[in-house]
Amino acid sequence: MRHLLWLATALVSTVVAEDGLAGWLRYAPLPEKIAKCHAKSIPSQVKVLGATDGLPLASAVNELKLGLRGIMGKEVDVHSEGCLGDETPTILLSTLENYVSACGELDADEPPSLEEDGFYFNTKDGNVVILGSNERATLYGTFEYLSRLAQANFEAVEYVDNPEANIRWGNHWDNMDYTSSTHGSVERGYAGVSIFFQDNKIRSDLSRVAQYARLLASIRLNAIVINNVNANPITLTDENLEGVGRIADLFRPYGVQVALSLNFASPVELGDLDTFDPLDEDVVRWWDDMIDTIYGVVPDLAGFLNKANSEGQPGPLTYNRTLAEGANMMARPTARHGGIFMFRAFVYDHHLDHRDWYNDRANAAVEFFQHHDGEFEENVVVQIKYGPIDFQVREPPSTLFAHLRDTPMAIELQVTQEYLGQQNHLFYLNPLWREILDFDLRVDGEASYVRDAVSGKRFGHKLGGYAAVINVGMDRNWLGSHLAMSNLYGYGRIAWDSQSDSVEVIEDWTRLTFGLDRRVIDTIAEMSMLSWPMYENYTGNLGVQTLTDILHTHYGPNPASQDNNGWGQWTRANEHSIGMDRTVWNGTGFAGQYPAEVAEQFEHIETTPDNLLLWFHHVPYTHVLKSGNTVIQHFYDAHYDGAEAAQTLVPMWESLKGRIDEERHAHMLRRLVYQTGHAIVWRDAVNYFYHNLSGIEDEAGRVGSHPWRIEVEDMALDGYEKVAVTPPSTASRFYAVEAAPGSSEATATTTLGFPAGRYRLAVNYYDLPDGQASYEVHINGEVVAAWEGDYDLYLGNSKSEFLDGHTAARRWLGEVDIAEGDELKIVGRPDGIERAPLDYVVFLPEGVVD
Ligand code: GCV
Repeated sequence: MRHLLWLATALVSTVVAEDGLAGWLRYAPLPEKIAKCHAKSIPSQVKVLGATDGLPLASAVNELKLGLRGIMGKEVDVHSEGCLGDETPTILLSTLENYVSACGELDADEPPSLEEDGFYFNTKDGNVVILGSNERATLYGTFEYLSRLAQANFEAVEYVDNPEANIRWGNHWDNMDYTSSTHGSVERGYAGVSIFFQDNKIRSDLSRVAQYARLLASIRLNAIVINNVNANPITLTDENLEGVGRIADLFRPYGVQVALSLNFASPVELGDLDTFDPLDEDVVRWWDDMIDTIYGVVPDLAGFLNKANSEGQPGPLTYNRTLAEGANMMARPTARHGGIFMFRAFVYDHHLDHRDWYNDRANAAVEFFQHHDGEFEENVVVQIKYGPIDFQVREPPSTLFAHLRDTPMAIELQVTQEYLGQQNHLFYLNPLWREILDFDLRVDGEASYVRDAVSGKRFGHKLGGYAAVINVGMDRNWLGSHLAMSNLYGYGRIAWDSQSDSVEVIEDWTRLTFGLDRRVIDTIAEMSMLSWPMYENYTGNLGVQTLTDILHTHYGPNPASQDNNGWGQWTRANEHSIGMDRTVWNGTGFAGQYPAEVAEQFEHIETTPDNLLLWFHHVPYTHVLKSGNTVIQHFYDAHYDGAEAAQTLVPMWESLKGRIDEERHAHMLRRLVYQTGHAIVWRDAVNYFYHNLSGIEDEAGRVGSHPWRIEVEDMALDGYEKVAVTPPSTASRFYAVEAAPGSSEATATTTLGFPAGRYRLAVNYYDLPDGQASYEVHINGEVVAAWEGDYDLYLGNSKSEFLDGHTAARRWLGEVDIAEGDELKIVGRPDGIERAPLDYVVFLPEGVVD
C-alpha cells in the first residue's frame, strides 16, 4: 500500500526534451523521493562471472551501470569474480552454469529449471541474483531488473522466466538499392531510409545499429533478418558480406543474431550458372559454397529467410520442383552450421482470375504446403502470416496453422503498419495479435491455440515461434511516430509470453517511455486500446478487409481497388451484395480448410461472428446482422462512430501537455491532428462508395448530407479549375479544384449563408509530395487562417502524386466568428506539383463532426 502511495504522489517526472532515440531504454531518473526512499535496496557491488568483452555478459554490466546511474543516480563497483555470501549486498550476474561451477549449487527453494534464453531472478535477501541459461539470458534478466526499477517496482521477488518459443525474430524489409531517389529504402517503411544499407552497400556509419541492438535485446528478440524478403542477390557479394559481418559484430554483444533473406535465383543472378533448379548439382554446390562462405564471415548467423514463388520472386516451382525440395536444398548446408531456415508460406498467384467464383487467394497457403508436411529438413521452419491474406485489420487465423503437424511453424506479425495507417494513424497491435494467438483451431477436436501451434507445444516441436516485420528507419524515433514504438516493445513481450496482457504491456511501455505520471499512463493506455476498434470502424468492417488502396500504397481508402484484379483481396461487392463466399457448400471452400468444429462454425452465417461475416459469406447489403443492424447500416454507423472516436485522440493527448516533454508531445500531436482529419476522409470515402453502389440511404441521413460544408468547386473560381478525383469517393461530392497549370495564384470565393456565430473552421485539400502550396482563408477581406501543404514533410506514409485517398487531408484552422452574408475567399498558391488543390471548406458548430 505504501508503495502505491508513493507512486500516486510521484506524479510528474522530470520533463526534459527528448527525441525518442532512447525508446523505452531512457533510464530516466526516478522522482527524487522514490529514488531516495529505495536507494538502500540497491546493492553497490556487482559481481559478474565470466564476462568477455563484446559478449552479452559484458553488455549486461554496461547496461546495469548505465541504468543504475540514470534511474537511481547510483554508481556501482564491479568485480569480475566472487560469489554471494559476504556481508555486502551484491548484484550477481552470471550464467547458471558459470555460477554453479564457481560457487556451487544455488541456495534456492528449488533449483531453477531454465530453458534456452530463460533466466532466474531473485531480489529477495538483499542481493540481486540474475542467472541466465546463457549469456544473453543474463542480459535479458538485467534488462528486466532495470525495467522494474525504472517503473519504481522495488518488490522483492524470486522467479524463473522462460520464453514460450525459441524463435523470436525481427524481419527487416530493407533494400539494398540505389536509384536517384532511393538510397537504402525500406519496403513498407515509414520512418526514413535503412539503418543498414545505402547505395547498394552496407553503410559505413552503423552507429544506429548498435543502438538498435540494445532495444532488441531488451525485448528479448534473438535474431534479426536485415534485408528484404524480396532479396537483392548482391547482398551476397564479398564486399557486402564483409559489411554483414560488421553488422553482426554490432548485434553480437547484445545476443541478437543476424540472419539474411536469400534470393532463390542467386546462382544465376550473382553466380555464373544458367539455372537455379534446386536439384541441379551445380546449383546445390553453389549454395553449399555460398552458405559456407557466409558462415565463414558470420559464424553465429541465425540462419536464412526465403520468399519463394511469390509476387514475382523466383523459387523451385519455376523448375517444377516442390517447395520442400527448394527449401531443403538451402536448409541442408545451413543445418551444418547450426542455422535455421525460415521458409515463408506466403506463396500465392497474384494473377488469379477474379471472374471465377471459386478462386480464392486465402486457400493458397494450405494448397501449396499441406502435401509437403513432414518433407522438410529438421531446421526448416515455415513462417506463416497471421491471416490468410495480408496483414488486414481483421482476418481469421491462417488455416495452415492447423495443417502442419510435422513441420515447425512461426507466425509472421507486423510491427510496421502496412494497411493499418502506416504509423500516421495510431494503431496499438497487441490486442489484434492476442486475438489471433488465442484462437482455438480445435485440431482433432482438442484445444489447439494458434499460440501453441507456433511455439511447437501443440504438435511437439522444439523449434517454433515468432517473426515480425519491423520497419525502423533512420528517423531519430525509429518508427516515425513515438506511440508506434509500443508495437515494437509489445511484439517482444508477446513473442516471449503470448498471453501477456495488452493493457499491462502498454502501461509498462508508457512508464518506461514517458514516466510514472498516472494520468499519462491511463491516457495512453486508453488511446491505444481504442485504436484498433476505432481504425476498424472507419476503414473496413465485418471482415471485408481494410479497404486501403491495394494497387498502390496500401494507405488511403479505395474500396473499389480490392476487386476485379488478380491480387485476390476481393470483396465481391456489387449493387446488391458483398462478401467472399468461402463456404464449402457454395463458395471457395476456404472455411473447410479449418478443422471440423471451426469449419462448421464458419460455414454458416448464423454461427459466424458479425466481425468476420463478409470474410466468409456473400450477403445482400440488407442482410440483418446479429446486432440487429443491416450490413449497409452497420457500415454507415461504424464509419461515423470510428471517425468520431478518432476526434477524441487529440483532446486526450492535449490533456498531457506539460506532463510529457514538449518535443515528443508536439511531434505526436501533429500526427494525431492529421489522423482526426484523415479518419473523416476514410469515413466519407467508404460510405460514399457503398452508398453509391447500393443506392441504399443511411437511416440517419448523414451520408451525402453535409449542411456545414461548402464544396470549393461550387464557389466562384478564378484561376482554379474543377477536377475529377480518382477514386471519386475520396472527394466530397466527387470533385475538387486545382489551380490551372503554370498559374501562381488562384482564388475561390463565395458568400456565407450560415447563421451568425462561432464555428470551427477546417479545409479539406490534397497534400502532395514535392511541393508546399500555400493557402490563405479570407473572411470579408481579412486573413483568418493560413497553412502550407506540408504534411508530406513530416508524415511517413508512402507518397502519392495524385488527388486520392492518400493525399486527401484536412487542416483544422481554429475558430472563427462569421455572420450570414460574409464573404469567404480562399487563396491558393501552387508550388511544385502541388497546384493548391482544394476539396471543401467546413464551418462546424460546436459538437458537430463533419
Ligand atoms: C515484401 C505484401 C506487401 C509487400 C511484401 C509482401 C510480402 O504484398 O505489400 O510489400 O513484400 O507482402 O510479405 O512478401
